[in-house]
Amino acid sequence: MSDKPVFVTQPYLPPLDEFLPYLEDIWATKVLTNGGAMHQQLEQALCEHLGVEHLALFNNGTIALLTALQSLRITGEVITTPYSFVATAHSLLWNGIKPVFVDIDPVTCNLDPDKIEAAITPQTTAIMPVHCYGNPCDTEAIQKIADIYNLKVIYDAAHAFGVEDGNGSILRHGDLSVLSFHATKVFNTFEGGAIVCPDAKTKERINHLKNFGFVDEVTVVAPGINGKMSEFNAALGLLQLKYIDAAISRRKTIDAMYRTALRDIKGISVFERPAHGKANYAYFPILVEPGFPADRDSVYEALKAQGIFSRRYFYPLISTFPMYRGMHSANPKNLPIATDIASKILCLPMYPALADADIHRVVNCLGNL
Ligand code: T4K
Repeated sequence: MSDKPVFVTQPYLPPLDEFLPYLEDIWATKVLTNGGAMHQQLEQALCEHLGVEHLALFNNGTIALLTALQSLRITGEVITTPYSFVATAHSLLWNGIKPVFVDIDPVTCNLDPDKIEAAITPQTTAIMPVHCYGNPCDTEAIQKIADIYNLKVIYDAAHAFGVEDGNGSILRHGDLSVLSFHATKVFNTFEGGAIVCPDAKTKERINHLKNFGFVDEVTVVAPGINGKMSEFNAALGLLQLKYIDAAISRRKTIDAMYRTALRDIKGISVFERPAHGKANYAYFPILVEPGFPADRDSVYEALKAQGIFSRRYFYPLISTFPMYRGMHSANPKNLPIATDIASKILCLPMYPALADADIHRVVNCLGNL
């Protein structure tokens, strides 16, 4: 009999009975959305947990990205990475902004700061890097370039919940950072997201933008959108927050187990974690190198045949999709590192409920190919 399937990720869900009191509160007040009590509480609780000053909740990370760009009035061209989930570049196109793809660093899989300057033109207004897999970008080098060329920096921090560098939250860098609380993320509210911003004035503008541009009943100051998080999702967030440390701790154990077990498999390489700061162990990416007996896609299929549903995050590169591939910066010759990594990458199952036996199963399957 085959083992039960395991997926690349599975949402962490707190005990159901603990959610009922939150629902009773919502039922009693009949406030379901539009900045209710749970929404306010979650914003406060997340600021404290993440060590940031201002945070605006959203109904998902993509709408948060769109709104972040609107709030800074970004136009023209924005330098970004091809090695991410499509939402990163889509948020630019939806705002009528041209993404300009720049290659990544092979160690972090993040935008390579050394290649940014060559892509800057008079139309460039911002840089949108991604803390890929929760690995911190080289924020110092990126900020230096942004300061010289007077560019905004909007971090797509969808993977970076709770990540810290040597000096505190990774979310304090740049002009804005955008989180995703999607079901597949380290911290989830089923669907959800947030913008982390440095000051109250910016948060006020973001709050207007996520509520159609309303300032009061009769005043609309911007062509806003509906980006509000509902009370149901906010309640889930409040409950999840009680379990987040335990969930990340289990991820850390799984990460260590994989590293030990994969050490002796020739042709499989893993990414080193930064020496300082705090990781969230959001993903467990490996590279299937040419020295391995099978190529990446064969490994993916072999695992699938055993009920192990790994994922090729991030293959294909965003720059290869039809709406991007005609762009000059999308030429694979411009993106050799991203193209190479995308051909070798595989994300193994990683989530708190993954059993030790499942980890052994994944590793044994790789070891027997
Ligand atoms: N920027 C970056 C860098 C991102 O990675 C993302 C999202 C965004 C922006 C946009 O944020 P949001 O607007 O989504 O808040 C998933 C997620 O849908 C997506 O949120 C995420 N990145 C991306 C990396 O992964 P898919 O298409 O791979 O998801 P799916 O449905 O195939 O799920 C993967 C596995 O997770 C499934 O095989 C089983 C498991 N799963 C999934 C869901 C949805 C569950 O067990 N339960 C579930 O409810 O995109």
